[in-house]
Amino acid sequence: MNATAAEPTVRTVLTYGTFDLFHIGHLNLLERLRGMGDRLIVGVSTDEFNATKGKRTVIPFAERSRLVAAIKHVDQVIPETSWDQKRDDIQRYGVSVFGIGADWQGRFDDLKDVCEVVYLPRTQGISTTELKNALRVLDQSHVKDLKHALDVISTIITRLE
Ligand code: C2G
Repeated sequence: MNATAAEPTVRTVLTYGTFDLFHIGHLNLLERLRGMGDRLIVGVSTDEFNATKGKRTVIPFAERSRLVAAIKHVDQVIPETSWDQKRDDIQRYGVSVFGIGADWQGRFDDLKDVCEVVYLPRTQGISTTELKNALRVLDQSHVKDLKHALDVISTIITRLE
């Protein structure tokens, strides 16, 4: 009987994240992780799980998941519902590499007994928080507050002259 040719091992990469207001930092990370294997699985944090992270997202889970799934570097999206699912996911999907941004440096080293663990440098100058702040400045009501504050300051300056 011919021995079946050994299946070439598919090298699966896994990561997790919120991916709110999807931006170039997210894309850079997913692109680089995909380059480390043959397929990339992304766990997108649910809104409920984000609440446990103390994160309130602008974009709801269903839309964040669809956006991530539409990225050509992403082969599969799964929900991230808890901190503790990583080990099970690694076993279930035959993951070779767990990767995440360096803001998590060392945080998932406990997974090194079941797969490689890599931490990639973050993209500088971009973050969901910075995007939210930029959007807030553009918010008209915020502009009104700024104008009022400027009026108060100019009144004070006038009085001091
Ligand atoms: N990231 C990056 N560069 C940025 C911003 C984010 O490389 N400028 C990376 C983060 O390091 C992370 C991924 O993009 O690996 C997603 O970032 P977030 O959506 O902020 O995800 P986070 O809240 O860190 O969730 O269990 C792990 C957590 O779910 C990770």
